[in-house]
Formats: sequence, C-alpha cells, structure tokens
Amino acid sequence: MPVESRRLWSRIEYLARFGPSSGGGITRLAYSDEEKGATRAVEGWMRAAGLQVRYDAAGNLFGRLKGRRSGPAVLTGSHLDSVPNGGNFDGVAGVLTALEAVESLAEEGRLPDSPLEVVSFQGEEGSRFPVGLLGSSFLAGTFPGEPAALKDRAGTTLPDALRAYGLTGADPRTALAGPGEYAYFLEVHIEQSLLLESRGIPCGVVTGIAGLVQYRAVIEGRAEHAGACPMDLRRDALAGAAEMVLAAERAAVDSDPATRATVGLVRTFPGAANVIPGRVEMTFDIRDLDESRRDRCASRIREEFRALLARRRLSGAMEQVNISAPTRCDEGVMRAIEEAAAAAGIPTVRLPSGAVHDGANVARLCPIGMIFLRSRDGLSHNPAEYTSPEDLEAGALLLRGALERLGGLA
Ligand code: HGY
Ligand code: MN
Ligand code: MN
Repeated sequence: MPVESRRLWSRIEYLARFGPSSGGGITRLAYSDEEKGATRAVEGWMRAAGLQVRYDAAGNLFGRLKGRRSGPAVLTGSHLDSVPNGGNFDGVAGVLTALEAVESLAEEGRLPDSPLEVVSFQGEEGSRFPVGLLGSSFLAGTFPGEPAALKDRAGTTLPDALRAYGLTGADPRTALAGPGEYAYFLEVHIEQSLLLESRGIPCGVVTGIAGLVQYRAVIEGRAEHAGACPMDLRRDALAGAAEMVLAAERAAVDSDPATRATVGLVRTFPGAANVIPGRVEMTFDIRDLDESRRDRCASRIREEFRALLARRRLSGAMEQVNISAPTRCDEGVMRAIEEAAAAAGIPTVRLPSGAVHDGANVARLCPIGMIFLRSRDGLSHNPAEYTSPEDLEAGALLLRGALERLGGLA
C-alpha cells in the first residue's frame, strides 16, 4: 500500500502515552513536558525517515524532504498540544498523516519538484496561554502584541516557557517565514463534528475556516454572607455571569446556524459555599464563517453585558484577547485533494470548519487546504474523541495524492 497504515496507527497509540490525564483523556499543554515528549518522538521518526529536522524560535518542529529544485516548499502538518483532558486525535492526526505521506514518498525514492515539509505547530490550543494558534502566528507574523506580555495562569511568560522548553530564548517573532518560502499549506484534521459520519463519508474537503473573537470578562459584585444577606440587597457576581451565559447562547441561536457562542470558563471568587460570589472571571468565544455576522453577535453580547451590569448594580469589563478572520481554502488545493480522492476511489464532500486551525494564519503566507477525517459521534475536545485506522489511512492517502499533484510528482 502507498502508505503504511499499521505504522501510522502504532504512532497514534504511542503518542497517547504523553499527557494521559485523570479524566481518561489527554492533557498536553503548549511547551509542557508532556508536549515535549510527543514532539521529541515525532522528531525521532522524522530523522529516521531521512528528513532534514529543525526547530524555529517559537518551538515549531519541521522535517523537510528535499525536492529536485529548491524554491517554495509545500508545507503540511498540524499540532500536538491538546485542550485539558482532550482526545488523542485533535492535531495528532494531522502531524502523523503528514509524516506518513512524506515518509512513504521518501521510501520510494521519489523526489518531488518542490521540497515537502512536515510541521508540528506549537500552542495551537489557547489552553495554556490565552492566545491560540501560537506557533503558526509566529511563522506567519500575525502574533498580536509582545511575547513577554503573554502569561499563563501560573504567571509564566511566553519567553520563560520557551526557555524552559529548551529553546535559545531568541524572540519567537524571528520564526517569521521568509517571502515565498511556502507554495501551499495542507492540513489533515479530524472534523470534530457530525457531518461526515451522518453522510457515511470518511473524508471531507474543507471550504473555509470560521473566524473567531474571544473575550475575557470580569464581573465585580460584593462578597457577602450567604445566610444573613437578604435577596434584594445582593450584588451577586455569579448570578450576573449566569445571565450572561444564557444571553450569549441566545445571541448565537438568534443569529444563524453557523454562528457559535460559548462561555467555556467561569471562575468564581472567593468560591465558598456560604459566601455570595463577589467576583467572577469568564470567557466568551464567538465564531462564524461570515465576519459581519460574527461581529454583530459579539456586539450584541457586549451590549447585553453592559445592560446586565447596570441592572444588577455590578461593575466589570470585557477585554478582547484574540481575533482571527474567516479564511477561505484555495480552489486549486481543494481540486488537487478531490483529484487524489477520485484516483484513490475515496468519496469526499466539501464542508466548512467551525473550529479554527493553524491554516487561518498560514493563509497569510500561501494558499491553504484542509482534509477532514470522520469523527465518531462528532466528538472532540473530549476523551471519547476517535477516528478509525481506516479513515486515518484514507486521509494519509488523500494527502499524499494532493502533495504529489501540488509538489510536482504526479
Ligand atoms: O478552538 C479551536 O477551534 C481549536 O480547537 N483550537
Ligand atoms: Mn482543538
Ligand atoms: Mn486542532
């Protein structure tokens, strides 16, 4: 077979040992020891495959198969970091199918015209630092603000995390790709939703990636005695936050099926059963494939937040911490994937991505494309996340076929 399905699956299983968490899932945060273990394993497989291996100043790992010509490379890959107690396929499927597709070409001694480069991006999930798509933002030059201003919950700055990871401490913005360094970027990723499974189709050709805007909000009330304080005198920050969770949900439901709004994190202070919460920290994540619809939903939520504070005699603020524009995939790349699918006899369907991906950044450098793999029960960011060995093999085959077409091998 043109790709080694057993090798691919054994590597998926091997990487699961890095970051097993108590909830039965995977916790492999950006620049953590768990993520480093997985990245070092992939580095070893890249070296064994004869690829030229390097890390950039942001900790992104690259493995390059030289082409007959130098010049713009075709980049393919994804990420190895996870959300807390996440699954074992989000990101991992993309890194390992990319390695499998390139390694199988190298084993056949077939040199493409253009170099093919496998990448594992750092910090795709904003689970440790408040900004996601970190590694690809440094490659594409889209990182907002100063790296030293970015801190995780323990107060570790991004530069300190880079040094602890074993990097030289060079400014991660020096990871910026040179002009014309890449011709295309392709990412294989699990669909993380139900469309492919509902159609009985193993692979999807992604048409575009939703844009997101994320806020961190603080609501200040007054901590008081849970028994002594009458209901009409309270300034309960958590009751206010609860109203905002439902207001965000309503704003998205009233907008469009493609509009999504989520409050993923709520922290209450002081967090004792007999104290009325005086302070709440919470996040808002608002997305849509259409930028103006996303922004209309976000402004309605900000409006409801202001009205809520006044209504409940609370104070507070909502700060934007992350934004990415909706991104189109390239028609030529989609066609290359579909030709590869037709040649391999693998059915595909075109579909959008509600999740964001590193391609939203890399699209600043070159045309992008994505291949989705079927997710069982549409689950992701959940320990039960699963994609079958057969679907992973199909994804690696499609990717290999698309790389052959785009890299001048077909
Ligand atoms: O948030 C996302 O869509 C991705 O999982 N980072
Ligand atoms: Mn994810
Ligand atoms: Mn992902």
